[in-house]
Amino acid sequence: MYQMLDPATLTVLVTGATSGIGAASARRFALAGARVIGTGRRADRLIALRDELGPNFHPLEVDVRDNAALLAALAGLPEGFSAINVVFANAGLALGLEPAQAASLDDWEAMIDTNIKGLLYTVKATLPAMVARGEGHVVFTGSIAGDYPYPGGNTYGATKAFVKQFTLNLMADLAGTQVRVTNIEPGMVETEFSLVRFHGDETKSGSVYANLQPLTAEDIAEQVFFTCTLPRHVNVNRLQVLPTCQSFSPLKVTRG
Ligand code: NDP
Ligand code: 8X3
Repeated sequence: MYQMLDPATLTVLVTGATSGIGAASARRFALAGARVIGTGRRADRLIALRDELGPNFHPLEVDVRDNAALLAALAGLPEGFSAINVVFANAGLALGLEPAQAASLDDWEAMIDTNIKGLLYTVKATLPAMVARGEGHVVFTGSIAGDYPYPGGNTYGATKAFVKQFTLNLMADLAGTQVRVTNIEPGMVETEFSLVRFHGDETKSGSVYANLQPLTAEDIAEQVFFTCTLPRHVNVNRLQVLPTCQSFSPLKVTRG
C-alpha cells in the first residue's frame, strides 16, 4: 500500500486561516492530527477556530504586511508549535475589477503588499529553520489569474504570476535541501474572495457564483493536504485546479 506521510508529524503554519481556503486547510490538517498555527487579522475568527479544533490549533493574530509583527509572533510560539515543517502562505486578496486605467492605486498597493511582500515575509521568517533541519514544505496559493490574463485582472494577476515564478526560483535555490515547494493554482473558489474584491458589495460578489458550481474551499484544502502528505521524495511543483464548469475562451480580436 502506498505510504503517505503521517499528518501527526506535521506542524503547519497557515496564513489567512480566518476564512475560505486557509480556514478549510487549517481544519483539514488539525482534524487529521497535525499541529496548526493559523494567522489572520480577525482575532475573533481565530478564537472560534481554536474553540472548534482544540489544542491542535494555535491562533496568531497578525497582519502579514507587518514583518516585525510577524517575526515577533513567530518568535513567541509555544513549545510544540515552533518546529514548523509546512508553511502554507495563503493569505491574499484581489481588490477591484476595473481596467488598469480606472483602477485604484491604493488597491494595487494593498495587493502587492499582501500577495507579494506578505508572502515573502512569511517565507523569510520560516525557511532558514526548515533548511537547517533538512525537512520542510512551502506551499503557496497562486491562481489561474497568474497563468492567464483576463480583463480587470491587471495587478491581481501579476501578483499571482510573481508567486508562480517565485515558486520555481525557490525550487532552484532549495535543490538538495529536502525542502519542497508547491504552487496551488485554483480557478473559481466560492469564499469571501469576491466580497473582498468588490469592497463588500454582496450583489456583485453573489453574481460571480450564481447559477454555476464553483470549487469550495474544502476542494482546495484537500489538494493542499494531499500535496503535503505525499512521501518526502515527491514534489508537486504546480497544481492547477478548476471547477468543471470553468474553461477557456478564444483570444479576443477587436475589429474596425
Ligand atoms: P478569503 O477572502 O475567504 O480569505 C482570505 C484570507 O486572507 C483571510 O483569512 C484573510 O484574513 C487573509 N488576509 C488577507 N489580507 C491579509 C493580511 N494583510 N494579513 C493577514 N491575513 C490576510 O479568500 P480565499 O480563501 O479565496 O483566498 C485565499 C487565497 O486564495 C488568496 O491568496 C487568493 O488570492 C487565492 N485564490 C482565491 C481564489 C478564489 O476564487 N477564491 C482562486 C485562486 C486563488 P483576515 O482578513 O482576517 O486578515
Ligand atoms: C482567483 C481566481 O479567476 O477570480 O484567483 O482571478 S480569479
